[in-house]
Amino acid sequence: MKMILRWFPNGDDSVTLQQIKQTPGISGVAACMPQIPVGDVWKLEDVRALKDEIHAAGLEMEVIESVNIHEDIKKGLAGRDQYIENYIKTIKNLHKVGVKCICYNFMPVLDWARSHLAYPLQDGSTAMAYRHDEVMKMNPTRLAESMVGNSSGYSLPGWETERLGVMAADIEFYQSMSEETYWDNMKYFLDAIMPYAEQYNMRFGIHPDDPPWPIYGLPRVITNADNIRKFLDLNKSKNNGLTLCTGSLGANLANDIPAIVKEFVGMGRVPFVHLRNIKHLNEKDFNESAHLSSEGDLNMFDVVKALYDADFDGYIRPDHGRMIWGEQARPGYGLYDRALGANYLVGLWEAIDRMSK
Ligand code: DNO
Repeated sequence: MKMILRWFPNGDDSVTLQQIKQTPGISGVAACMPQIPVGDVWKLEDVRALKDEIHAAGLEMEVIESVNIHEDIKKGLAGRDQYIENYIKTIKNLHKVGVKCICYNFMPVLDWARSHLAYPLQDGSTAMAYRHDEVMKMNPTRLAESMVGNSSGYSLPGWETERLGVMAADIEFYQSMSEETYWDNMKYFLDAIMPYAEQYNMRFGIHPDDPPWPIYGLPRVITNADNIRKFLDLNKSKNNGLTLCTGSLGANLANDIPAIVKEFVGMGRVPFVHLRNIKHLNEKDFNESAHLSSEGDLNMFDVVKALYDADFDGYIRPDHGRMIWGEQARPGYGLYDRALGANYLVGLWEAIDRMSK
């Protein structure tokens, strides 16, 4: 198991590589290049420069989150073959600089969605929050404007500004697409990419839909164990895997996270895990909470124990944290609460490891 932290380059992060390096237990970062338009090739010189910067700080760059998928691929349009070709060139370049794992998502139009990016909690901290009725009352463009407008000037992962203009038309397109067609488009992508993932020894982990239920009538597919099974069966390559995000899947109270860990890590199909906790107010409303079991609805000990017992050998990152101690940072991605989370999780792992011997 390797513990890493997400980091955004080019001055688009309040957290520095040195601060990450100084956090005990962290071996590297999940890096990204959000300035490259979705669908373009990530050039070798650019990914090499990124790797050099990260290595110079004494950290590894074995994980990229995200190499986003062009909407033409998700829609199954004629342009998809060109974008798939570009994607293959990108993964080849990433392989050349030592990347071993790619996290991506196949959510139509919207990536993760929250009604609040800085919901005030009683102790004076803020957290990201989801209120289903409030999200559904907004139209998608307003939701996007509210998310991007409240992101304290930082880019929001998955909410590239160039996509916002075409959002309404995209949503209409998907609303008339059947879920089966959506699965077919996913399979087309996987079948084209997996031979290269195998050749370059690169493990792919799809991120679950967040939240894991339909919003605005868009297909949401990576939502529960049945659908994850169906996804992994679309292409049976070992390199076709899941980014097991406990906060996304755990938003649906019917999802048994330790059981999901046991099944899919046990199959060797989970290269990357996002660990975070959430506190439900009711079925479809929740606040993101500190990582500790006692702060949320997920029992982190059970989750980490299930990972350990299934011989998890991939990467873990503490996912979104709250904003505490007056920190100003990208929503969900401040240093303090994620560093606390990382050390709690590393501590759980150490304790479980010691007691298992
Ligand atoms: C949110 C993240 C997601 C995730 C992408 C992967 O903060 O968990 O944006 O990185 O869905 O493509």
